[in-house]
Amino acid sequence: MTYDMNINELVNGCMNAVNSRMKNLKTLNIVVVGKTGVGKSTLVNAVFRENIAATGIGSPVTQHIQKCTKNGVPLVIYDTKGFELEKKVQQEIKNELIEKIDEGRKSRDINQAIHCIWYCVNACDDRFEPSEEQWIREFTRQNENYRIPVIIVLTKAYFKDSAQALQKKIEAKNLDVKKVLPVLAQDKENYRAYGLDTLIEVMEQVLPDEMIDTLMSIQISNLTLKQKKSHMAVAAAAVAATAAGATPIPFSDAAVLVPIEASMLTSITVIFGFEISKSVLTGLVSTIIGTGGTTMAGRTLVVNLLKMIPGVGSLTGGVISGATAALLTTALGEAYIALMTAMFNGEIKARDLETKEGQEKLNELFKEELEKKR
Ligand SMILES: Nc1nc2c(ncn2[C@@H]2O[C@H](COP(=O)(O)OP(=O)(O)OP(=O)(O)O)[C@@H](O)[C@H]2O)c(=O)[nH]1
Ligand SMILES: [Mg+2]
Repeated sequence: MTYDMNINELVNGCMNAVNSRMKNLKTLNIVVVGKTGVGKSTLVNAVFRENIAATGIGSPVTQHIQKCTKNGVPLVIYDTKGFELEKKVQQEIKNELIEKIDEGRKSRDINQAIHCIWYCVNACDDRFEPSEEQWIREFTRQNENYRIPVIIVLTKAYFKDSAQALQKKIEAKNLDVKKVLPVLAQDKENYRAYGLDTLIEVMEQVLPDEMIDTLMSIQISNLTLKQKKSHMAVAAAAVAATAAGATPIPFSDAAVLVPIEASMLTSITVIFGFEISKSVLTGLVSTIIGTGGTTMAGRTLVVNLLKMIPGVGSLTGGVISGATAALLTTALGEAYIALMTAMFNGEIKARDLETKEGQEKLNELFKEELEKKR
Protein backbone atom coordinates (compact mmCIF):
# COMPACT_ATOMS: atom_id res chain seq x y z
CA MET A 1 0.00 0.00 0.00
CA THR A 2 1.33 3.45 -0.77
CA TYR A 3 0.20 6.74 0.66
CA ASP A 4 0.23 9.84 -1.40
CA MET A 5 1.50 12.72 0.55
CA ASN A 6 -0.50 15.75 -0.38
CA ILE A 7 1.16 18.93 0.77
CA ASN A 8 -2.06 20.79 0.34
CA GLU A 9 -3.74 18.45 2.80
CA LEU A 10 -0.91 18.74 5.30
CA VAL A 11 -0.96 22.52 5.04
CA ASN A 12 -4.72 22.69 5.34
CA GLY A 13 -4.60 20.41 8.36
CA CYS A 14 -1.99 22.64 9.95
CA MET A 15 -3.86 25.84 9.12
CA ASN A 16 -7.08 24.49 10.56
CA ALA A 17 -5.35 23.38 13.73
CA VAL A 18 -3.56 26.72 14.13
CA ASN A 19 -6.72 28.71 13.49
CA SER A 20 -8.84 26.70 15.84
CA ARG A 21 -6.25 26.75 18.61
CA MET A 22 -5.70 30.48 18.23
CA LYS A 23 -9.43 31.10 18.21
CA ASN A 24 -9.95 28.94 21.27
CA LEU A 25 -7.31 30.61 23.40
CA LYS A 26 -8.80 31.73 26.70
CA THR A 27 -8.98 35.46 27.30
CA LEU A 28 -6.44 36.75 29.79
CA ASN A 29 -7.83 39.49 32.06
CA ILE A 30 -5.35 41.74 33.83
CA VAL A 31 -6.09 44.72 36.07
CA VAL A 32 -3.51 47.51 36.11
CA VAL A 33 -3.66 49.81 39.14
CA GLY A 34 -1.60 52.95 39.67
CA LYS A 35 -1.50 56.71 39.62
CA THR A 36 -1.71 58.63 36.39
CA GLY A 37 1.59 58.82 34.54
CA VAL A 38 3.14 55.93 36.44
CA GLY A 39 3.58 54.07 33.14
CA LYS A 40 0.68 51.61 33.07
CA SER A 41 -0.03 51.94 29.35
CA THR A 42 3.66 51.92 28.43
CA LEU A 43 4.12 48.72 30.42
CA VAL A 44 1.16 46.93 28.84
CA ASN A 45 2.24 47.93 25.34
CA ALA A 46 5.78 46.73 25.95
CA VAL A 47 4.73 43.35 27.31
CA PHE A 48 1.98 42.39 24.86
CA ARG A 49 1.67 42.52 21.11
CA GLU A 50 -0.59 44.91 19.19
CA ASN A 51 -0.12 47.99 21.40
CA ILE A 52 -3.31 47.17 23.16
CA ALA A 53 -3.21 50.21 25.45
CA ALA A 54 -2.23 52.63 22.68
CA THR A 55 -5.73 53.60 21.72
CA GLY A 56 -5.90 55.67 24.89
CA ILE A 57 -9.44 55.69 26.10
CA GLY A 58 -11.03 52.32 26.54
CA SER A 59 -14.65 51.63 27.21
CA PRO A 60 -15.89 52.35 30.74
CA VAL A 61 -16.77 49.34 32.89
CA THR A 62 -17.36 51.11 36.19
CA GLN A 63 -16.81 54.70 37.28
CA HIS A 64 -13.05 54.26 37.59
CA ILE A 65 -12.32 51.17 35.54
CA GLN A 66 -11.87 51.10 31.79
CA LYS A 67 -11.50 48.13 29.55
CA CYS A 68 -8.95 47.98 26.70
CA THR A 69 -9.22 45.28 24.07
CA LYS A 70 -8.21 44.71 20.49
CA ASN A 71 -9.88 42.47 17.96
CA GLY A 72 -8.14 39.14 17.61
CA VAL A 73 -6.05 39.47 20.79
CA PRO A 74 -7.26 37.29 23.68
CA LEU A 75 -6.41 39.91 26.28
CA VAL A 76 -8.43 42.40 28.31
CA ILE A 77 -6.67 45.12 30.24
CA TYR A 78 -8.70 46.75 32.98
CA ASP A 79 -7.14 50.15 33.47
CA THR A 80 -7.94 52.07 36.66
CA LYS A 81 -8.41 55.83 36.52
CA GLY A 82 -8.02 58.35 39.32
CA PHE A 83 -5.82 56.43 41.72
CA GLU A 84 -3.79 59.60 42.35
CA LEU A 85 -6.85 61.40 43.69
CA GLU A 86 -8.14 61.55 47.25
CA LYS A 87 -8.56 58.55 49.50
CA LYS A 88 -12.28 58.37 48.80
CA VAL A 89 -11.58 57.65 45.13
CA GLN A 90 -8.99 55.01 46.01
CA GLN A 91 -11.58 53.29 48.19
CA GLU A 92 -14.08 53.41 45.34
CA ILE A 93 -11.53 51.84 43.02
CA LYS A 94 -10.93 49.07 45.54
CA ASN A 95 -14.65 48.36 45.87
CA GLU A 96 -15.24 48.41 42.13
CA LEU A 97 -12.30 46.06 41.70
CA ILE A 98 -13.53 43.56 44.27
CA GLU A 99 -16.97 43.71 42.68
CA LYS A 100 -15.47 43.01 39.26
CA ILE A 101 -13.47 40.09 40.67
CA ASP A 102 -16.59 38.73 42.35
CA GLU A 103 -18.61 39.06 39.17
CA GLY A 104 -15.93 37.12 37.27
CA ARG A 105 -15.95 34.39 39.89
CA LYS A 106 -19.74 34.11 39.78
CA SER A 107 -19.79 33.80 36.01
CA ARG A 108 -17.89 30.50 36.35
CA ASP A 109 -16.31 31.34 33.02
CA ILE A 110 -12.53 31.56 32.95
CA ASN A 111 -12.77 34.10 30.12
CA GLN A 112 -14.58 36.48 32.48
CA ALA A 113 -12.42 35.91 35.55
CA ILE A 114 -9.77 38.40 36.65
CA HIS A 115 -6.46 36.54 36.49
CA CYS A 116 -3.88 38.93 37.82
CA ILE A 117 -3.35 42.41 39.23
CA TRP A 118 -0.39 44.62 38.49
CA TYR A 119 -0.07 47.31 41.10
CA CYS A 120 2.27 49.95 39.68
CA VAL A 121 4.48 52.22 41.76
CA ASN A 122 6.79 54.80 40.20
CA ALA A 123 10.32 53.76 41.16
CA CYS A 124 11.55 57.31 40.51
CA ASP A 125 9.53 58.53 43.47
CA ASP A 126 11.75 56.42 45.71
CA ARG A 127 8.99 55.98 48.23
CA PHE A 128 6.06 53.79 49.01
CA GLU A 129 3.45 55.84 50.76
CA PRO A 130 1.64 54.63 53.89
CA SER A 131 -1.66 55.16 52.04
CA GLU A 132 -0.50 52.78 49.30
CA GLU A 133 0.54 50.18 51.83
CA GLN A 134 -2.82 50.51 53.53
CA TRP A 135 -4.68 50.18 50.24
CA ILE A 136 -2.82 46.98 49.37
CA ARG A 137 -3.39 45.52 52.85
CA GLU A 138 -7.11 46.22 52.69
CA PHE A 139 -7.38 44.97 49.15
CA THR A 140 -5.47 41.75 49.77
CA ARG A 141 -7.56 41.05 52.85
CA GLN A 142 -10.72 41.19 50.76
CA ASN A 143 -8.91 39.26 48.05
CA GLU A 144 -8.35 36.34 50.44
CA ASN A 145 -11.59 34.79 49.20
CA TYR A 146 -10.47 34.99 45.59
CA ARG A 147 -6.69 34.61 45.70
CA ILE A 148 -6.11 36.71 42.60
CA PRO A 149 -2.31 37.07 42.32
CA VAL A 150 -1.01 40.60 42.89
CA ILE A 151 2.35 41.73 41.50
CA ILE A 152 3.83 45.07 42.55
CA VAL A 153 5.61 46.54 39.53
CA LEU A 154 8.11 49.31 40.18
CA THR A 155 7.91 51.25 36.95
CA LYS A 156 10.38 53.64 35.34
CA ALA A 157 13.16 51.98 37.30
CA TYR A 158 15.95 53.82 35.45
CA PHE A 159 18.23 53.71 38.46
CA LYS A 160 18.66 50.06 39.35
CA ASP A 161 20.26 50.65 42.74
CA SER A 162 17.57 52.88 44.12
CA ALA A 163 14.83 50.73 42.55
CA GLN A 164 16.29 47.68 44.29
CA ALA A 165 16.41 49.56 47.57
CA LEU A 166 12.73 50.42 47.16
CA GLN A 167 12.00 46.80 46.24
CA LYS A 168 13.68 45.60 49.47
CA LYS A 169 11.79 48.15 51.51
CA ILE A 170 8.45 46.98 50.13
CA GLU A 171 9.36 43.30 50.42
CA ALA A 172 10.16 43.86 54.10
CA LYS A 173 6.54 44.84 54.66
CA ASN A 174 5.43 41.27 54.02
CA LEU A 175 2.44 42.19 51.94
CA ASP A 176 0.29 39.41 50.55
CA VAL A 177 1.68 39.81 47.02
CA LYS A 178 3.45 37.36 44.70
CA LYS A 179 6.36 39.57 43.76
CA VAL A 180 7.82 43.07 43.90
CA LEU A 181 9.59 43.72 40.62
CA PRO A 182 11.47 46.73 39.20
CA VAL A 183 11.09 47.22 35.44
CA LEU A 184 11.96 49.70 32.76
CA ALA A 185 9.43 49.14 30.00
CA GLN A 186 11.10 51.32 27.40
CA ASP A 187 14.66 52.48 26.78
CA LYS A 188 15.39 55.99 27.82
CA GLU A 189 18.56 57.62 26.59
CA ASN A 190 21.33 55.40 27.96
CA TYR A 191 19.03 53.31 30.11
CA ARG A 192 18.09 50.00 28.53
CA ALA A 193 14.70 48.44 29.17
CA TYR A 194 14.79 45.47 31.56
CA GLY A 195 12.68 43.35 33.87
CA LEU A 196 9.83 42.57 31.46
CA ASP A 197 11.15 39.05 30.83
CA THR A 198 11.06 38.45 34.59
CA LEU A 199 7.52 39.78 34.75
CA ILE A 200 6.51 37.14 32.19
CA GLU A 201 8.30 34.43 34.17
CA VAL A 202 6.41 35.45 37.28
CA MET A 203 3.14 35.51 35.32
CA GLU A 204 3.85 32.01 34.04
CA GLN A 205 4.17 30.85 37.65
CA VAL A 206 1.11 32.57 39.08
CA LEU A 207 -1.47 32.16 36.29
CA PRO A 208 -3.76 29.13 36.12
CA ASP A 209 -2.52 26.44 33.71
CA GLU A 210 -5.34 27.12 31.24
CA MET A 211 -3.97 30.62 30.69
CA ILE A 212 -0.39 29.73 29.81
CA ASP A 213 -0.99 29.17 26.06
CA THR A 214 -2.58 32.61 25.90
CA LEU A 215 0.24 34.24 27.86
CA MET A 216 2.88 32.73 25.56
CA SER A 217 1.01 33.65 22.43
CA ILE A 218 0.44 37.32 23.27
CA GLN A 219 3.58 38.24 25.21
CA ILE A 220 6.44 39.79 23.26
CA SER A 221 8.95 40.38 26.03
CA ASN A 222 10.37 36.96 26.76
CA LEU A 223 11.71 35.21 23.66
CA THR A 224 13.69 32.70 25.73
CA LEU A 225 10.52 31.37 27.32
CA LYS A 226 8.82 31.04 23.92
CA GLN A 227 11.83 29.04 22.71
CA LYS A 228 11.88 26.89 25.82
CA LYS A 229 8.19 26.01 25.46
CA SER A 230 8.74 25.31 21.74
CA HIS A 231 11.64 22.96 22.46
CA MET A 232 9.33 21.07 24.79
CA ALA A 233 6.81 20.66 21.96
CA VAL A 234 9.58 19.36 19.68
CA ALA A 235 10.80 16.93 22.33
CA ALA A 236 7.28 15.59 22.78
CA ALA A 237 6.86 15.16 19.02
CA ALA A 238 10.23 13.40 18.79
CA VAL A 239 9.11 10.92 21.44
CA ALA A 240 5.91 10.29 19.50
CA ALA A 241 7.89 9.88 16.27
CA THR A 242 10.26 7.41 17.93
CA ALA A 243 7.28 5.39 19.08
CA ALA A 244 5.73 5.53 15.64
CA GLY A 245 8.98 4.28 14.15
CA ALA A 246 9.56 1.57 16.75
CA THR A 247 7.89 -0.72 14.35
CA PRO A 248 10.15 0.21 11.43
CA ILE A 249 8.13 2.41 9.09
CA PRO A 250 8.04 1.27 5.50
CA PHE A 251 8.71 4.51 3.70
CA SER A 252 5.38 4.35 2.01
CA ASP A 253 3.93 4.85 5.49
CA ALA A 254 5.82 7.99 6.35
CA ALA A 255 2.40 9.57 6.49
CA VAL A 256 2.13 8.41 10.10
CA LEU A 257 4.55 11.20 10.95
CA VAL A 258 2.39 13.88 9.38
CA PRO A 259 -0.13 14.34 12.23
CA ILE A 260 2.70 14.32 14.78
CA GLU A 261 4.60 16.98 12.88
CA ALA A 262 1.50 19.03 12.12
CA SER A 263 0.62 19.14 15.79
CA MET A 264 4.19 20.15 16.67
CA LEU A 265 4.22 22.98 14.12
CA THR A 266 0.83 24.09 15.40
CA SER A 267 2.04 24.30 18.99
CA ILE A 268 5.09 26.34 18.02
CA THR A 269 3.02 28.71 15.89
CA VAL A 270 0.63 29.33 18.79
CA ILE A 271 3.51 29.92 21.21
CA PHE A 272 4.99 32.54 18.90
CA GLY A 273 1.57 34.01 18.21
CA PHE A 274 2.14 34.87 14.56
CA GLU A 275 -0.59 34.89 12.00
CA ILE A 276 0.67 32.47 9.44
CA SER A 277 -0.85 32.37 5.97
CA LYS A 278 -1.49 29.33 3.88
CA SER A 279 0.95 30.40 1.22
CA VAL A 280 3.70 30.88 3.78
CA LEU A 281 3.10 27.48 5.27
CA THR A 282 3.03 25.89 1.83
CA GLY A 283 6.32 27.59 1.04
CA LEU A 284 7.73 26.33 4.28
CA VAL A 285 6.70 22.74 3.86
CA SER A 286 7.69 22.49 0.24
CA THR A 287 11.04 24.07 0.98
CA ILE A 288 11.72 21.60 3.70
CA ILE A 289 10.72 18.56 1.78
CA GLY A 290 12.26 19.88 -1.38
CA THR A 291 9.68 19.76 -4.11
CA GLY A 292 7.93 22.15 -6.38
CA GLY A 293 4.79 20.10 -6.74
CA THR A 294 2.02 19.73 -4.24
CA THR A 295 1.53 15.99 -4.35
CA MET A 296 4.09 13.26 -4.22
CA ALA A 297 4.40 9.73 -3.07
CA GLY A 298 5.42 9.03 0.49
CA ARG A 299 8.51 7.32 -0.83
CA THR A 300 9.70 10.45 -2.62
CA LEU A 301 9.13 12.49 0.52
CA VAL A 302 11.22 10.23 2.67
CA VAL A 303 13.98 9.98 0.09
CA ASN A 304 14.03 13.76 -0.20
CA LEU A 305 14.16 14.21 3.55
CA LEU A 306 16.86 11.64 3.99
CA LYS A 307 18.99 13.21 1.31
CA MET A 308 19.18 16.23 3.55
CA ILE A 309 20.63 14.28 6.44
CA PRO A 310 24.33 14.02 5.79
CA GLY A 311 25.49 10.44 5.88
CA VAL A 312 22.03 8.94 5.89
CA GLY A 313 21.54 9.59 2.23
CA SER A 314 20.52 6.11 1.22
CA LEU A 315 17.85 3.86 2.50
CA THR A 316 18.71 0.38 3.61
CA GLY A 317 16.03 -2.21 3.88
CA GLY A 318 13.45 0.30 2.75
CA VAL A 319 12.46 1.49 6.22
CA ILE A 320 12.93 4.48 8.45
CA SER A 321 13.74 3.60 11.99
CA GLY A 322 12.35 5.24 15.09
CA ALA A 323 15.63 7.08 15.49
CA THR A 324 15.47 8.51 11.97
CA ALA A 325 11.83 9.47 12.41
CA ALA A 326 12.75 11.32 15.60
CA LEU A 327 15.72 12.98 13.92
CA LEU A 328 13.61 14.26 11.03
CA THR A 329 10.91 15.50 13.35
CA THR A 330 13.40 17.23 15.63
CA ALA A 331 15.16 18.87 12.71
CA LEU A 332 11.89 20.12 11.27
CA GLY A 333 10.83 21.46 14.66
CA GLU A 334 14.15 23.14 15.42
CA ALA A 335 14.29 24.69 11.95
CA TYR A 336 10.81 26.03 12.52
CA ILE A 337 11.83 27.50 15.90
CA ALA A 338 14.85 29.12 14.24
CA LEU A 339 12.52 30.56 11.61
CA MET A 340 10.01 31.86 14.17
CA THR A 341 12.89 33.39 16.14
CA ALA A 342 14.16 35.16 13.03
CA MET A 343 10.63 36.46 12.43
CA PHE A 344 10.30 37.52 16.06
CA ASN A 345 13.55 39.48 15.75
CA GLY A 346 12.36 41.05 12.51
CA GLU A 347 15.14 39.38 10.48
CA ILE A 348 12.63 37.62 8.24
CA LYS A 349 9.18 38.84 7.23
CA ALA A 350 6.39 36.33 6.75
CA ARG A 351 5.98 37.37 3.15
CA ASP A 352 9.69 36.79 2.45
CA LEU A 353 8.95 33.10 2.80
CA GLU A 354 6.91 33.25 -0.35
CA THR A 355 10.00 34.34 -2.27
CA LYS A 356 12.76 32.10 -3.53
CA GLU A 357 15.30 33.89 -1.35
CA GLY A 358 13.28 33.39 1.80
CA GLN A 359 12.82 29.73 1.04
CA GLU A 360 16.53 29.29 0.45
CA LYS A 361 17.23 30.86 3.82
CA LEU A 362 14.77 28.48 5.41
CA ASN A 363 16.33 25.53 3.66
CA GLU A 364 19.69 26.60 5.05
CA LEU A 365 18.24 26.77 8.56
CA PHE A 366 16.85 23.26 8.20
CA LYS A 367 20.18 21.87 7.04
CA GLU A 368 22.03 23.61 9.85
CA GLU A 369 19.65 22.09 12.36
CA LEU A 370 20.13 18.62 10.88
CA GLU A 371 23.91 19.06 11.09
CA LYS A 372 23.61 19.99 14.75
CA LYS A 373 21.43 17.02 15.56
CA ARG A 374 23.73 14.39 14.19
N1 LIG B 1 11.40 55.86 28.52
C1 LIG B 1 10.37 55.43 29.25
N2 LIG B 1 9.30 56.23 29.42
C2 LIG B 1 8.27 55.76 30.15
C3 LIG B 1 8.29 54.47 30.73
N3 LIG B 1 7.13 54.28 31.39
C4 LIG B 1 6.41 55.41 31.22
N4 LIG B 1 7.08 56.30 30.48
C5 LIG B 1 6.64 57.63 30.10
O1 LIG B 1 5.88 58.20 31.13
C6 LIG B 1 4.73 58.86 30.64
C7 LIG B 1 3.48 58.27 31.23
O2 LIG B 1 3.37 56.92 30.86
P1 LIG B 1 1.98 56.20 30.59
O3 LIG B 1 2.30 54.82 30.21
O4 LIG B 1 1.13 56.99 29.69
O5 LIG B 1 1.36 56.25 32.05
P2 LIG B 1 -0.08 55.75 32.50
O6 LIG B 1 0.10 55.16 33.85
O7 LIG B 1 -0.70 54.92 31.46
O8 LIG B 1 -0.87 57.13 32.66
P3 LIG B 1 -2.46 57.37 32.62
O9 LIG B 1 -2.99 56.65 31.44
O10 LIG B 1 -2.57 58.85 32.53
O11 LIG B 1 -3.01 56.84 33.90
C8 LIG B 1 4.79 58.72 29.12
O12 LIG B 1 5.37 59.87 28.59
C9 LIG B 1 5.70 57.53 28.90
O13 LIG B 1 6.39 57.63 27.69
C10 LIG B 1 9.45 53.65 30.52
O14 LIG B 1 9.58 52.51 30.96
N5 LIG B 1 10.46 54.19 29.79
MG1 LIG C 1 -2.52 55.03 30.44
